[in-house]
Amino acid sequence: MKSLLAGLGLALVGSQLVACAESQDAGEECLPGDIDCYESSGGKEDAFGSGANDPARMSQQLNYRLAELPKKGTRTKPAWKDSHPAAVGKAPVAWADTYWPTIEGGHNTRFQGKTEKSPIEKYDAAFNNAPGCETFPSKMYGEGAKAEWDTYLKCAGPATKWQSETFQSAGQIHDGKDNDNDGVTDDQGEDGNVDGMATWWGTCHAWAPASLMLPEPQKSVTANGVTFSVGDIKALMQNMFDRTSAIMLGGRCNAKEIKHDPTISANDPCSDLNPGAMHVVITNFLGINNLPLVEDRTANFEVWNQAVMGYEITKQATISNTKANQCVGAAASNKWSYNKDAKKLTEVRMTVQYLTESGAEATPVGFENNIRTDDYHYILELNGDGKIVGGRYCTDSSNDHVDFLWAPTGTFSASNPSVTTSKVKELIAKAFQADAPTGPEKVFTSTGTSSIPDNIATGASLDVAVTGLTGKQSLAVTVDITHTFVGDLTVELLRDGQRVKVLRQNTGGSAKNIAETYTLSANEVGGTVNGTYTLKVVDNAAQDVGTINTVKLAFSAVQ
Ligand SMILES: [Ca+2]
Ligand SMILES: [Ca+2]
Ligand SMILES: [Ca+2]
Ligand SMILES: [Ca+2]
Repeated sequence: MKSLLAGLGLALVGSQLVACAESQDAGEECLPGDIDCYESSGGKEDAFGSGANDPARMSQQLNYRLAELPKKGTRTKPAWKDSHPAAVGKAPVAWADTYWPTIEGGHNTRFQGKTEKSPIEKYDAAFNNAPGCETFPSKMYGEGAKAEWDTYLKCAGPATKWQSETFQSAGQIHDGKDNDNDGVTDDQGEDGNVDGMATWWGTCHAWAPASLMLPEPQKSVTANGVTFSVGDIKALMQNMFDRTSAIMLGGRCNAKEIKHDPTISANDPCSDLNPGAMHVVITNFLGINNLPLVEDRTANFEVWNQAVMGYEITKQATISNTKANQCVGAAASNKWSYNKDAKKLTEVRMTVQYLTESGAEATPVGFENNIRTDDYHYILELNGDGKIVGGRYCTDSSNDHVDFLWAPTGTFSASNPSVTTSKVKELIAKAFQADAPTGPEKVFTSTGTSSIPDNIATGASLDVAVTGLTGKQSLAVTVDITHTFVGDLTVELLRDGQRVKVLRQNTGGSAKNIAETYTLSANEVGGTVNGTYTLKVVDNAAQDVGTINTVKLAFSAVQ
């Protein structure tokens, strides 16, 4: 549904959405989502208006009819399925990662130990012909840091140098100057920042869209003699998403403390995202169209960009004007005085699932263990056609709600002048190439046969002992089964009694016999390769019977 995203309110996210992100530059041009750009309609307006809360900013093909909007939606189809077909079925729909805090080194963090190069150092070594430094400074700031960094920067490659010096002014924490004039040089001041740098600065504004728009690599890859772990590649994926083109909804709140006043507009940057606009966009993007969506989940000045993974509406019921006024904290009245177009009010409770950060990991992380939830409580305003025309948060959500929503359009680039997007894409492509065998196959074959009993869950088994293999192995399983109705059968491969993979599950209908080869990647085979493999065949329906004739296992060592 690419057309849904076309041509609406495009904005560069990188420098605007600072957040576990970037410092805020004064005097930048006015872009959507920026508080300074917001045009208030004044008064107690809570219709969308034509300002920052108009859902049409995100798409002009949205369904606004409440009765037709799904009550539940989950991100199940990867946004990258067409751009990375080789990853479909292998990579998860999104991935958790660290936001690579700049104060700890950002993408130039040796997260796999002091002697293993950082992601950006490896990039320099592989693609900029710059092998870089053997040793890494022992500290980021504080006494002695400047001298160590002066030495380091003489041998560092160009991408590493830029990332350590220029990105978010990272070099200021060890340059020997008191950059924020607070009397403390290259160390923590009273505000907890180091010469202006806060601990929450990093690249979550790049992680959130990258985790939705690109597949998480499932194995390490080698390019030009340099080995990149999964975590290295993910850091570089974030690096190339630093400048992300996006469409945005809602004004950005710059207040440290929100003092909610029910008499002001529900579209004030600290009172929005208008819940009516949120309801329309989340249900359309996740419930109907499976489009990528990112939220700033902190209503106040902090910006925490998180990928939205799903939602569920746990309450949706018509409410009287009197009770609605009570819910939003307005003066007692049986008149709803906020939006003259509202003909009917609905009370809603929505739970939003979002993706939270993980640590830096060399191996795949996925997303299942990093889902968190927020609950929102609000009144929706409906017009005479049952369409959502606005909304207002109830008091339990008025200071704690989504600040703004945005969606990446698919256009992105690295801010680092020595990082080329096509090189990072090469690493991702390599991570999903079929395993390249590095030696001859080692073949193990079954002896004897095993008859498949009719409609009995224990089924038939044929064992193959596998010994003497070392390292990662891909596997081709060739089976020969005689049977008079193969749709009755489930066929799976076990090792030492534990399932490795289901090869076939009641497919094939009335066809006779199975003579097939199934390939398993080294990841599917797993780390423990030796053991007793079992082909288990279960006949799940009455009448037809058969025999397992042979099982052949052909292992190939891979990189
Ligand atoms: Ca400094
Ligand atoms: Ca200072
Ligand atoms: Ca915020
Ligand atoms: Ca806002």
